[in-house]
Amino acid sequence: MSERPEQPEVNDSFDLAIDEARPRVKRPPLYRVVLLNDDYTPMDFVVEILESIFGMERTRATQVMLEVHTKGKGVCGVFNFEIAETKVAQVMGIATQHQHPLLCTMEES
Ligand code: TYC
Repeated sequence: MSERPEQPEVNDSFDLAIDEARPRVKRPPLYRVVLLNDDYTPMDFVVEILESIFGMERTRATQVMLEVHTKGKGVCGVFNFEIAETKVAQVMGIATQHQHPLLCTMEES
């Protein structure tokens, strides 16, 4: 075969060979916001958190709360770092105000 290897682009005005850099872009990581079970936080309180902070309908919020209650943890949503961090802080803030031991964390997804 007589095919020539690809040549670098040539800038005519200055006779410079220019190797164009590959764009180095990565999607920003996403984070799961996770609710953990405990024996003391009232179920209604958890449902209200899921409605008010994660925008869930009552039926979905109840499903997620029961998943946390039976399996030990459950995902409230997936967000970029800043939003996940804000949601975790909001949940922990409201839980602390009400003196409930509810725990909320984030993990890279
Ligand atoms: N296990 C709690 C109870 O029986 C309810 C609960 C659900 C607590 C979810 C925390 O993230 C949680 N009252």
